[in-house]
Amino acid sequence: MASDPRYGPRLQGMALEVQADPTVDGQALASFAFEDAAPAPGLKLGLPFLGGDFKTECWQVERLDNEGCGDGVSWRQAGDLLFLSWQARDDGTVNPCKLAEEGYTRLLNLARDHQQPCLLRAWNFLPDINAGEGDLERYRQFCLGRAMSLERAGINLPELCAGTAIGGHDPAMRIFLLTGSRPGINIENPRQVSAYRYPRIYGPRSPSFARATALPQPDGQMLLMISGTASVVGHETLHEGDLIAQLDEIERNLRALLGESAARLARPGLKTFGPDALLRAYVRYRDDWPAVRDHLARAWPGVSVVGLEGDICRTDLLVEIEAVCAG
Ligand code: 3EB
Repeated sequence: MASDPRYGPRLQGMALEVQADPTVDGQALASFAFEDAAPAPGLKLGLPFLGGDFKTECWQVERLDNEGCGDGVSWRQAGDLLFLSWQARDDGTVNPCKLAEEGYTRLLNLARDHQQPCLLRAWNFLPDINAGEGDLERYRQFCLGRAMSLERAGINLPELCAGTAIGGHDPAMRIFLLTGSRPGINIENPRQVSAYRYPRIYGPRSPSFARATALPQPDGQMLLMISGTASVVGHETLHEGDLIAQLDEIERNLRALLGESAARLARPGLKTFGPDALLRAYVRYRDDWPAVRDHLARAWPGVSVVGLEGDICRTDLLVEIEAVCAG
């Protein structure tokens, strides 16, 4: 009986595989549908689709155990993993500090109630991210509310996870969160100051994310979830207004992070993106997408990329790349 998976311990590690446009079996812990017009079921980011190699990104598990919704949060649970999504109307006039605090508090409460409080990956989307001056910029206010909620939940800086925060024009704030019963392994980028240690000049509270989070898989592999990565070195933006130079810098940042991950996790396979890696490019100006796509195709031939139109959280950044890969 012990070998029958139905009677196995519920908290045994659950394999998580991220696939583009899946054709094989498996159940979706989360499925992101990028193409706005398509009636495909799945999570919408509220960002215009620019093109690329896939239209849905499916975070697959062998079996789902449970799902539900309530209090503005929808969730799915599989073994020791929990995926949660929250959204609220935000027409750009709502205070993003209050809204982020409310959203994160609901998500973190639910994760704690499910005994899966460890943060593994977060995505944040909100309209007009760069509107507002100085500390009142909507992104900075979002960071403030997020940080306050995380702090109140007792989450310490080393327990933050990989993240993405992007602006759009759809009138909703959306937060997606992957959590688990056991912590992931966070990796910082040797070329960059940890975002949670950015100096005060970038806002009242630093952005709450790790550069990457690795999740050990039951088969011994590592799933590596890489945060939105931009042309930031140290804590400063480099190459303002120069798309190609920003892409070169992002490529260096990603290579450094992959190298660091491979070394820290003793997984040489993580040194570069393999054929199964999935990249998302968030591009501020849609006309820049072909150049972004071509740059990534040269840097990592054969790797799948999807392009989305979105505003990066610093006004001087033109593009940001996130990734998920295994090794
Ligand atoms: C940067 O390196 C770029 O606030 O959650 C990237 C990923 C960025 C996540 C976030 C912000 C966030 O600072 C911005």
